[in-house]
Amino acid sequence: MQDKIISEMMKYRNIAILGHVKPDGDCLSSILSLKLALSYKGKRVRCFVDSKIPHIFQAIPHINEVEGLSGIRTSRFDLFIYLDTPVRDRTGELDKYVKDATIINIDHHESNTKFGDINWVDTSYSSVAEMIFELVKKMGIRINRDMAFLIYLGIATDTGFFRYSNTTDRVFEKAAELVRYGVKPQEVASMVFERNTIPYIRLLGSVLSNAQFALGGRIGWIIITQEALKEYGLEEEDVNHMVEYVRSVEDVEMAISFLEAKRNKGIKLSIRTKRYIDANKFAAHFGGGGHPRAAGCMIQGKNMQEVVKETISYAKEVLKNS
Ligand SMILES: [Mn+2]
Repeated sequence: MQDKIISEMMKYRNIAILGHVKPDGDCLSSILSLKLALSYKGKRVRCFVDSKIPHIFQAIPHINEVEGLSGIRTSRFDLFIYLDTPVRDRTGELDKYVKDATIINIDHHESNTKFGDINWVDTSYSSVAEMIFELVKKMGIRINRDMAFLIYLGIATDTGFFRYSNTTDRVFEKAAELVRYGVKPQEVASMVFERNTIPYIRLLGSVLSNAQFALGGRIGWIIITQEALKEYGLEEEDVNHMVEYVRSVEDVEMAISFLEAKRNKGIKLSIRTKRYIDANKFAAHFGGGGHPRAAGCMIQGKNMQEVVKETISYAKEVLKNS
């Protein structure tokens, strides 16, 4: 599969790489490291994300090369590569400008719909960054320090810094290899965990102090409204990880955050589970998807109160039956 993808990529000159809305470390890391690799091969390659770049990632190498919606509107490409994107419209509005071109789809999400002309979808990978690492090495590219930093960042963030169930021996082997290329793990960790803004931790305090729990604490949830974001001067993109704190509570099996999203006027659910509930399946019930321990979905046409009531009662049912 990797050879097929490489030979396909080599056929075209103008290449666009697309990531998903609300980009995480894996998304940004994969699009930028693949962009670097293809440009070393002489390709004209640009990368796009239809979202603001979260504050914590604004210091990563080459981040200013990520373009928004305006760049894709006026350009022509012969090849589009979707990364870390289970369904086409997870790229937001970008998808509307993808036409008359070949599509390569590289992803590790269980819920991927294999929408590409070529699909490399493999859920055994911790991250797309890990897949890109293999690809780039097969392309015969010398891994420089920036590229190693980016790939390490993607692997680290998608494995919760080597804590989640997708942390395999293969992940540690790749991480060790990247450290040999010059990555300093402390630097990457510091960038992710020690760049919070004061408004962020204040909002976090307020959101967590209002967290709710049910079923003897097996389920916990938090609510983030546009009003609260406005009060603290934050954007949706800045509040990615709050749900992790809810999962950190001892008896919690399932943690959900409900974010009032501007996009499509919906409520965005982030679902995290600990041991036995399949978050991907749970999200699929509401039209979303993801991974067994981390997934998400968007519910439209209902207000926050209705969405919370409906999903929590479904969550209780799922938990009671397992
Ligand atoms: Mn990923």
